[in-house]
Amino acid sequence: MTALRRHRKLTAIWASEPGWKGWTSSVNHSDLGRMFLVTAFFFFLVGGILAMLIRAQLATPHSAFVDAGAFAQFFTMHGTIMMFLFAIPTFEGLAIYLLPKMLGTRDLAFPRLTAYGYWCYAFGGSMLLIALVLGIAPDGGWFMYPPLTGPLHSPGINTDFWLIGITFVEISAICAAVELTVSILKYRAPGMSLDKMPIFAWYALVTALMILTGFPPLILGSVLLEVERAFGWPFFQADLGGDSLLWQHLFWLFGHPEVYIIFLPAAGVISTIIPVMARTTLLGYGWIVASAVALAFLSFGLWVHHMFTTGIPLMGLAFFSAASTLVAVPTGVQVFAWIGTLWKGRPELHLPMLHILGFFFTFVIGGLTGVMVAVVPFDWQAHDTAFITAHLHYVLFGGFVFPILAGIYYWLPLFTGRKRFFRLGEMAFGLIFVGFHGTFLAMHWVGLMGQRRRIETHDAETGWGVINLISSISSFVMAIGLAMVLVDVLIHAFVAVPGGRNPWKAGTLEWASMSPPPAYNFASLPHVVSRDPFHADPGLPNRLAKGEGYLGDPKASRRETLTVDIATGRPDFMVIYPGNTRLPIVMAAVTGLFFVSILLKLFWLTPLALAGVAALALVWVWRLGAQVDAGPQDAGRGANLPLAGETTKSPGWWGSIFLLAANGTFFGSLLFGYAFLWTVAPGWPPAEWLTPSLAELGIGIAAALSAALAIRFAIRSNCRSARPMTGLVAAFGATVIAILTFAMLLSRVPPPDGHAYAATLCVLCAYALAHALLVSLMLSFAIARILRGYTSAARAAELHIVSLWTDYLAAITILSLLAAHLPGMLA
Ligand code: HEM
Ligand SMILES: [Cu+2]
Repeated sequence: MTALRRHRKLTAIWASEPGWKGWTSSVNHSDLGRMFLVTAFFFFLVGGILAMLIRAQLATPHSAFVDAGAFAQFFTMHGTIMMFLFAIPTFEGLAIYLLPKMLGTRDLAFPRLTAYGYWCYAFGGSMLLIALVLGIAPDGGWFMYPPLTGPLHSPGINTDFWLIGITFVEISAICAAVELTVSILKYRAPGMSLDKMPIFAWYALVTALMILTGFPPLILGSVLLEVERAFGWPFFQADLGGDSLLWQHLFWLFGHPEVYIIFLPAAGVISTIIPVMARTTLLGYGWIVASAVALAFLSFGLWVHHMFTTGIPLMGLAFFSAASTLVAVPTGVQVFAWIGTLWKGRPELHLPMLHILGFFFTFVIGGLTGVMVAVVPFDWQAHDTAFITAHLHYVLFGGFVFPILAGIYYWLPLFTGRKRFFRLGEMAFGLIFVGFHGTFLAMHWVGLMGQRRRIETHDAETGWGVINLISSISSFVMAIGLAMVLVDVLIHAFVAVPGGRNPWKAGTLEWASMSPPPAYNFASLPHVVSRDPFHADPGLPNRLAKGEGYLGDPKASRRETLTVDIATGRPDFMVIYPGNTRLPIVMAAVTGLFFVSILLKLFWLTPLALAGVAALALVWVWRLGAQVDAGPQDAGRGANLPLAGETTKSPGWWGSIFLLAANGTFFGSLLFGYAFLWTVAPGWPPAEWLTPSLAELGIGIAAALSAALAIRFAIRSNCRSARPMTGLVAAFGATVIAILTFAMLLSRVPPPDGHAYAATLCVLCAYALAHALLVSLMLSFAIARILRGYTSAARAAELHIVSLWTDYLAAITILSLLAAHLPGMLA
């Protein structure tokens, strides 16, 4: 087959539908990555405009530009949009677009999940935009502290938009995180062992894992606060046994790691660009990986430093203060590795490098002020002043926006296949840099002089007037610079002259596909032997186009790729992807209906929407798999690989593992909340405990354990080509008993609107009940699949996935039943 025929054939197999139809039905990672990025930058624009409105209001004393209510909506929405709708989605978009290309494969692990995640983000973000346009946007600050945001002090719908919209958007973050984790671990070019992965993939992996463990506490907090607002269950109300500090813990359990979730991908961009710009290799690859991992671990222990002023015991203060300054160590390791790389190379000052210099300068100052506020007495002074706002922007803008701008200019030639010829980008950089420092240096200064954050006006007598004016004027200079970047990128995308492949002479694989890359990325997949495959073999692109790699011989009209063993990079399975479909957008819309029903208190709609999601999910998974054993497939270069459905640890199994990790963190946070209220909240013990029932405890635990055992038995008989039906039916029966147990328990809990104890207990039981229902659905699915001939001794991947969920159900059943019964027994 000639290269051109191969290209035509692959395009026919992989291309999205043309025009608008393609937008809604594409499951291709390049399309979705671009859609993520464009949407995220649209939100950056909105957030930026809000920032301009804020600075316009603060420019002069006693300004009457906006009133206090509008101002509160502006700063809340600015912070919310920047953190949730701009920064995280930008990372997701960049990673979704780039990773398969860098890793040398054709798509991400779960293409339809990528699309579902995108639409959840788009719909959830739109809910917040609508609120903003209607003037009913959230106004409680981006960290939404109750009791301010509770039903008593924020009765309107504003706060609900935040809680519901953000939870919707977080679903998208969890989807992307599962997707990226499995893709990085399993979907790489053959030969790419873990130590040959491009450094960006390491950062993306650590970030994705942090999202999986960092976002669930916030989702839990949002759910609890929304339930409190909708039904009056008092989780955060002190007079009824709740505690508003619980929100602060849950929020910062998410919020502190969030800073690193934003910073690490940016650091990944920097680590990728610096060696290329310095014409050398990255110094200390292993050290960098280790310090990224260390940062991730450390950051989870640090959330308390956002709560130094809430009356934490002194020992705690000392511990978290010391730990907070410790973070400077792994960050320092990375900064020194970058400087060392520049040192040993011959750096060239292209535009991406300018933004990296902007990053260095800004981020180091942000880090220093960070060490300052980690010192408890200083924090007591600076808390909630403009100093903190300034520090936070040095870290976020310095540590995220500058690196991302560098990344955009670095990868633009790949995205568009064109080359820049204006000097617009350099001018824009100058304006942004000067404007940024003018804005926020001034804010440090007024902050130290005592100006609080989140005030809509100030007096002339304070002497803050001139400084605020400097800050506001500078912020407009920065805005002009950012607008110029936008113009530059648009010119680049539409009218600049075409350029050649790999203008920076980089060594990573994304540059070995065409620019812009075709839907299938690589005509055949490379065998990787070094960390810079393109440098090792400059003829690589041609050889791949000629089909000399793996899968170079597109046979049936199916989208195929392969997966590798996690550590060694040996090819292990062949994967066949689903084609274009509107299922993801429809499912996201129905998911949205569920959220809207809660937002507008249309509770009759809620169960309908849930049933809709479940039905669509069944269609979604039903379409996978085959009814015959296919046996090993020829993957080219002498590799014969089984299909992923004919293995025990399929991609879906790995996906479940990481989804369950997120789910487990959610459950863990719930247990934490239960224990936290029990031990520290005012108004305990409650008047009424749940009456303990040993029978219920025993039956529930026995049922969940039997379900887990029965499915193991089913798998065992399936392996021996015997009928797995008996085991599955037994597992289903046991799960039904678990469902009944939890329903029983829920009916015996004291009224949940009376005391936080009963309220938390109800949530715990509802959580377990929902999982028991889910597992019973999965088991019925498995039974139906067997009846329809979708499983065989070889095609048992689905049984292993269901088994994972059944095990999880057993674990949470035991824990939640014990948690429900213990207090009553001890009392
Ligand atoms: C584009 C340039 C930006 C400007 C001029 C700007 C300006 C401001 C100002 C003046 C405030 C303080 C509002 C007040 O306390 O009254 C603020 C708050 C905030 N900004 Fe920005 N900002 C910018 C970019 C960003 C970015 C890129 C992020 C995050 C990725 C961000 C995140 C936040 C957050 C989280 C808050 C706190 C909101 C709250 O207190 O509820 N900002 N910004
Ligand atoms: Cu922090």
